[in-house]
Amino acid sequence: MNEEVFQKKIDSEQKIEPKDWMPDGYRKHLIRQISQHAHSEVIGMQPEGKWITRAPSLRAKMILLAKVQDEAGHGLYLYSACETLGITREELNEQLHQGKAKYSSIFNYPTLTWADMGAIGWLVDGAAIINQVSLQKTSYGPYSRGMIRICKEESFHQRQGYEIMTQMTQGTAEQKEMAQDALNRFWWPSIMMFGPHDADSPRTGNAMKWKIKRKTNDELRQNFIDKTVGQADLIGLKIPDPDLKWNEERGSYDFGEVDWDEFWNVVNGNGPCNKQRLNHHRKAHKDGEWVRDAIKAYAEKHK
Ligand code: BYC
Repeated sequence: MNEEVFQKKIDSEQKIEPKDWMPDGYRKHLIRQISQHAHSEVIGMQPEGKWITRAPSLRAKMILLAKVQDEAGHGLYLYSACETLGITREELNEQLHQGKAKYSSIFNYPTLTWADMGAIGWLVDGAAIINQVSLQKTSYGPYSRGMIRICKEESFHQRQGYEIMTQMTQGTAEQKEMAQDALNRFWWPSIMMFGPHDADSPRTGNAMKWKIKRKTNDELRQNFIDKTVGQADLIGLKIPDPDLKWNEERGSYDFGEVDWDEFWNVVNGNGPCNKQRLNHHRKAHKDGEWVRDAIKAYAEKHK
């Protein structure tokens, strides 16, 4: 009976709030997705963080610093939303450190040049926005409200990345080459961010029924490609996909097949930087232990 009432609420677009009754499967599904989303924001600071000290101007450094700081904030909104489902931050971190919780595959690729800061903002944040705009309408209230705040900042991130790419394509031949090389390396991993094809996505069925996801992996991927191709054309960059072609009938681009072996390899912990990213997070967490202890002791003393 409870389940029927719950589904009716979902079907009539009412939000589910922390104290409302919800099926155990819905709660678990959300904890998994929101925590993975939070971990992605936090681990996602690493590939860009390394370039803060090497930014080519004070302006570029200030912008990158602000962006990376925003990602930490996004992680915090999302951990808070996740905690409303009855799990603690400590448990979530433990799941990450034990390799039980995933984070986005995209952050397991190295950032080799300054142009990669452009490619990440333009493509990775661009892909993230497409996904997150649809998640603004997700059925769980705290997740939905978190997404609304995050999307406002994410659109600035996408623009700063596109600005870097634009500047580099208008620079020297070497700079233009760096921009094209960054696009070549980040294009396919960005397409993979949307996850497996719908037919191979075990989570999509429940996620759509419960309106946790509002669009499927393939719908979002197509949307991203359709938006991004024109942006590449405008700044004279070539998308590294020989099968990319406008399909008049569908009103969308056809595109080549993702290397799914590469995708699963990265998701399963064997990408170029998986070990480095997790070890860095474990170390930072350990180094911060004294701060957490001090906060706990202070709170205890002033109870
Ligand atoms: N990477 O059934 P599926 C950012 C896993 S960060 C790793 O389709 P689902 C930013 C999936 O978890 C924004 N794993 O699952 C930060 C599942 O495994 P489990 C990140 C992936 O959940 C810093 C299995 O594959 N955004 O913006 O329906 C700097 C089967 O997949 C991936 C989010 O996290 C992947 N790419 O759909 C710059 C958005 N894809 O959990 C930028 C929120 C799939 O069963 N998350 N898997 O063991 C989602 O929308 C969905 O969880 C996904 C996957 C679309 C990612």
